[in-house]
Amino acid sequence: SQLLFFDSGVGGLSIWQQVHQALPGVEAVYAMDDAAFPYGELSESVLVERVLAVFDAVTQRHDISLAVVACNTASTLVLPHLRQRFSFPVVGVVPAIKPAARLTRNGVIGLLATPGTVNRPYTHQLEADFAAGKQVLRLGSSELVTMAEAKLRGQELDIDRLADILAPWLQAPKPDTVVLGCTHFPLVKEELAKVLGSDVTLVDSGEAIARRVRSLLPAGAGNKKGGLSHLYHTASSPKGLELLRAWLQESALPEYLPL
Ligand code: DGN
Repeated sequence: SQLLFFDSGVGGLSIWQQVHQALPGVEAVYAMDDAAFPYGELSESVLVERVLAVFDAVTQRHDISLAVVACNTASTLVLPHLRQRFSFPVVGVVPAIKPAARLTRNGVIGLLATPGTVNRPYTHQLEADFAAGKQVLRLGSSELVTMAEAKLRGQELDIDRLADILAPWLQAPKPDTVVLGCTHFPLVKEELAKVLGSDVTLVDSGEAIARRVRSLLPAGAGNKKGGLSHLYHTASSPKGLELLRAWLQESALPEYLPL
């Protein structure tokens, strides 16, 4: 049996990396719905349909014992649908509002995510539950997702453009703690720190997910050779696949899922 890691693009690899580091003996497949990328502006019904279709295709090919929806945009919407359809545990990745509320010193938290995630009732409920009394500044950017995606596929990231996107947070009230509420953003953490300043704490969900996966891991699933066996993509000719594989340092087999 294997684990499944899913995202619209390469963002979920930031989560896979943390899980892989914590649990090196886990074997997994990675699936990205890059034909429908970016997810941040898709209608809710289309998004649900796409995720279910990718899960159907992968579970027909692999015996999946646990899945991680390594995408905040999808997790804030599709978890109930997936849990109804599949009997294995499905772990979602959602913005780390709770730890950020503990870490902030000035009471101003920045939520950096996709437009879909920042507008989702699920996210607003997280804020109400865990950050009551704090100020949460929401910034939704699909462009930043595309920039992170391009970086991993071999393109240079434009720091000036990044500063334009983050401009609202470079003036008062400045968040001292920023939630990376999109799995693509840990991939550009250094660049974000450069623009926001080193005094700003960046919080992502990776460690919490690794702990959650460990606690749900089926017996024996952590004692294998470990690594990614397959890299599924839905785009017919994805850019930079070889670079991605080199970056991953895994021999994951690229496979096209025509959906
Ligand atoms: N990586 C996804 C997330 O965590 O929300 C979103 C990427 C996208 O498709 N916009």
